[in-house]
Amino acid sequence: MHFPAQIISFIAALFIMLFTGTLSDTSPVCSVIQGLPGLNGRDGRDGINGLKGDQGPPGEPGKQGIKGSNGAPGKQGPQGIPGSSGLPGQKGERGNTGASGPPGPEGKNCDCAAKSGLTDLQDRVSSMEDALKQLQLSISAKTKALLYARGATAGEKVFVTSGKELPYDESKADCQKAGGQLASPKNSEENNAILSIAQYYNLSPFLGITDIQTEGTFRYPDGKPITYLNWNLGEPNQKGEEDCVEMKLNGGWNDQGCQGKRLNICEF
Ligand code: MAN
Ligand code: CA
Ligand code: CA
Repeated sequence: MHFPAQIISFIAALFIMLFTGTLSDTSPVCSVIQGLPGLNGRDGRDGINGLKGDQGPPGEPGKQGIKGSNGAPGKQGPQGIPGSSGLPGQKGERGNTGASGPPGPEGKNCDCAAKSGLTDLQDRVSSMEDALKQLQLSISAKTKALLYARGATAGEKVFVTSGKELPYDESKADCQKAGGQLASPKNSEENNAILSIAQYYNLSPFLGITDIQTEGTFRYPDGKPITYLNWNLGEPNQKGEEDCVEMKLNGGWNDQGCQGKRLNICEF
């Protein structure tokens, strides 16, 4: 409990007066006169430390650090699996006849040379059979990939379109650049294979067949006259300048000018 300093001084003065009054019997009883207030007391001592406060909330996350420098290059990867064996090379030309050698030793009873020659031949045939199997697998995979993309096969031929529409000259050059030639059907199976692509794209292609060289004589790209034809009724009608051949979406042919753009279909 705190009392104001004046009150404390007053109580102290009163106490002293009472105390001195008790010690002196001779002093007459007299009226009490209030003295002046004493001086202020000194400041009290500092209180003891308060209890530890609760833990504060977690601070805001710091900013992202700057990017570190690139790491050292990784170790070299393991060696790849060996590729499939290549095709057997072509048969070499027969060598020149050598000069006759010295006479050989006398022959034994058994036909040992013929036997080892046969074994050698069997080994070679067997390794060629293996190579052939490998080749068939590889061709089959590539053909499937072509057909899946935008192609069709007929016999040994594969027809593929680039999906582009080009004038005859550009379409022809495009196929040649790719190692093929413009689709040139030589039978109904090939004609149908080309038609299936045309129908899928809903676009007519130019064939590789033209009468550019001799008006009225339609030829394959190698210059030989055609041996199979599938003209639509009334065609070829040579209307104006019509030296190219387009396949209509019914599979029939029409002689047509070479300048328009048609679906590019090559054969390989
Ligand atoms: C157009 C052209 C000709 C074709 C006739 C058929 O005029 O495509 O090539 O012969 O149509 O009606
Ligand atoms: Ca013509
Ligand atoms: Ca025509």
